[in-house]
Amino acid sequence: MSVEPRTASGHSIVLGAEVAEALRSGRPVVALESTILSHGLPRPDNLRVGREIEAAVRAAGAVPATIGVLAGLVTVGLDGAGLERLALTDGVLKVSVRDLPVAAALGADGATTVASTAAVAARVGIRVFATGGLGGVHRDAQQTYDESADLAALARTPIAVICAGVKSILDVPATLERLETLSVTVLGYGTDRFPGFYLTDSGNPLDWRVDSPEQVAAVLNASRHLDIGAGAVVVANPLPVAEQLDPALHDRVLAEGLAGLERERISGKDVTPYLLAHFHHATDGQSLAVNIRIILRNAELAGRIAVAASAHRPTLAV
Ligand code: PSU
Ligand code: MN
Repeated sequence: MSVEPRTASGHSIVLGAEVAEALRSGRPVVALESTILSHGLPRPDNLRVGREIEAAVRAAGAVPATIGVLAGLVTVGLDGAGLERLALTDGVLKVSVRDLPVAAALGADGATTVASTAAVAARVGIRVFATGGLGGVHRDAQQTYDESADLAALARTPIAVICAGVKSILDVPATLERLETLSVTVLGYGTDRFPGFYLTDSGNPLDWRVDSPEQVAAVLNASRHLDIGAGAVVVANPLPVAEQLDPALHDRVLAEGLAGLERERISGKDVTPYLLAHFHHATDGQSLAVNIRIILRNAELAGRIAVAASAHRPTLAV
């Protein structure tokens, strides 16, 4: 691994001081994405939540590494000013893997998606990543081919991604089929049902269930030692039923949002931010509160998994 500060002639990944030290000494580190902050949550809650996510990782005993692009510098471990800039400034780009070289070359500010955050994190040796929900196959994908780059990125990136499944705005069964095709490992955390982001259960079964951070760490270590080019390990962590969004409200608001997409001719990378914002408005902030709970729970679990992974447990007893 060679990750140096950017020189006049080249572009490299920049590590924050605390993250650099943690990686050098083998301390647990959890990567965090910034698109959630810039494009997924409304201001000014987004900045407060960004700080709370980092605090949740720390409370579990790991070092948070929020990833983003500042004036073209791909940065792992944003400091307070960097976090604030991506959360509160207008014009921050939504940067997936294919956009990273452009943002870097042009010196732009960018927020990284699940795909680009995972890619950058794995590149610098981080093995655990927390987010809210993955991107996936959109409901009209048969016509539009709209499938998030998150899936293809996870297929080739060896990292654990702790999430509450994929956003319920997507075609969940189709996304699960694609994850199978792409050989992405999917584990239910304390469940054998795939979570539905705002909802505890998406209605889809899973093949594998784990019940502790040590079991997840054992899968990660096996994946690494087998060295068969496996991709990501998705750890699907459902909300408790008592904390989910009311399913009837969810279904009504989703139907309205999907109709709005068509009416306002929203497409491409604007689809996900549009639907998330619609949920936040149409549920009077209820979906926002649920979304924040999801992320904080995932950050905390990711911290515990990173701690377990840094302790090396060789076998999985399921
Ligand atoms: N999940 C959320 N909020 C978000 C996203 C996911 O709860 O804002 C973001 C993630 O960064 C994810 C991206 O990678 O949406 C997927 O966008 P698209 O469907 O355009 O690939
Ligand atoms: Mn898309």
